[in-house]
Amino acid sequence: MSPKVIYGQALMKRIGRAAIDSRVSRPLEWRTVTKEQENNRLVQKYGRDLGFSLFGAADITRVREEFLLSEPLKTRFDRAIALGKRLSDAVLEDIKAQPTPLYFHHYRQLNFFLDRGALLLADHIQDLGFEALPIPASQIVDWENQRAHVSHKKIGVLAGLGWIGRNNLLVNPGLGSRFRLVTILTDMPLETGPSLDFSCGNCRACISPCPAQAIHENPADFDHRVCYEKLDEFRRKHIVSQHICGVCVKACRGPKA
Ligand code: B12
Ligand code: SF4
Ligand code: SF4
Repeated sequence: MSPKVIYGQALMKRIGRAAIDSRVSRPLEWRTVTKEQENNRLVQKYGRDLGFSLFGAADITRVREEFLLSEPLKTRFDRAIALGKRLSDAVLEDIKAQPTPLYFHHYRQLNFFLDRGALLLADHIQDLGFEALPIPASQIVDWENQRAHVSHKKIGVLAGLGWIGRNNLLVNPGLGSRFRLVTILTDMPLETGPSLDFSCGNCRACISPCPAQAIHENPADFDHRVCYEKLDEFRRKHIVSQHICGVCVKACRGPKA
C-alpha cells in the first residue's frame, strides 16, 4: 500500500477545485497556481517519493526567536517544512504497559529515516536554489530544560498537521499520534498553514493506559515530571536504553477511534 500523504490544506483545496472546475469546462484555474503553490507541490512530491506520510509548511517569522540556534541561523529562514512518518501498527500493538525491544529498534530506525529523509529533501531544496536546514529528529541541546533546537510539535501545529492532544503529543486526524516528526527550515517561498481547528473532543483513550498517570482531562495539565520519571525507571531497569515509552503513542488513533 502506498504511504498515506496529507497534502498542505490550501493547495489541496485549490487542486480539488481545479479538478472539479475542469469537469465543468473551467480548466483555466490551473494557470493561477502561484510560485509558492508550485514549490509546495515540488517539495511534497519529493517528500512523498522518499516515503514521508505527512507534509505541511509553516510561517515561522513570529516564533523563530525562541529557536535554540545561533542568531544568524534564527533570522535566515522564514518558512519551516513539517514532515511526519507513521509508525508500524504491528510494533505498537505489541506494546502493553511498557516499551518493548521491538519498539526501541523501530524508534531508532524511524529517527534514522527522518534524519536521512530531511537531509535528502534539504539537499533537493538547495539544488532548486534555496537554503535549507534539516533539524535533527531527536537531539536535545538544552539538557536542563530538555529542549531541542526547534520543537517539531509546534512546527507541526503551525503547519496544520494536527493539534496538541491530551497526551501532549501532536495528533493528526488520520494517524492519531502514531507518527514521528522532523523539520526543515528554509527560505523557499511556500504556501503555509492554516492551523487545524480540531481537538480531542470526547476521546479519552490515552488517559488510563499511561503507566505514570501523566495524562489528564485538560491537555495543559499534562505532567511532564511523572512522565519523565517513568521513562527514567524503564531505562534504569534496562527495559530499554533510552527515555522512550510508546504507550500514549499506541493509545492515540485520533478522536474518531
Ligand atoms: C526532549 C524531548 C522529550 C522529553 C520531554 C521534555 C519536554 N519537556 O518536552 C522526554 C524524554 C520526557 C520525551 C518523552 C517523549 N517523547 Co519526546 N521529544 C523531545 C524532543 C527531543 C525535544 C522537545 C522539546 O524541545 N521540548 C520543549 C518544549 C518547549 O516544546 P514541546 O514540548 O515540543 O512543545 C510544546 C510547546 O511548543 C507548546 N506548543 C505546541 N504547539 C504550539 C503552538 C503555539 C502557537 C504555541 C504558542 C505553543 C505550542 O505545547 C507543546 C506541548 O507541550 C522532541 C523532538 C523535537 N525536536 O521537537 C521529541 C518529541 C516531542 N518526542 C516524541 C515522542 C513520541 C516522545 C515519547 C512518546 C517517547 C517515545 N518516543 O516513546 C514521550 C512522550 C511524552 C509525552 N506524552 O509528551 C515525538 C512526538 C511525536 C508526536 N506525534 O507528537 C518528538 C517530536 C520526536 C520526533 N522526532 O517525533 N521527549
Ligand atoms: S510516554 Fe509513557 S509515561 Fe509518558 S505520558 Fe506517554 S504513556 Fe505516560
Ligand atoms: S487518545 Fe484521544 S484524548 Fe488522547 S490525545 Fe489522542 S485523540 Fe486526544
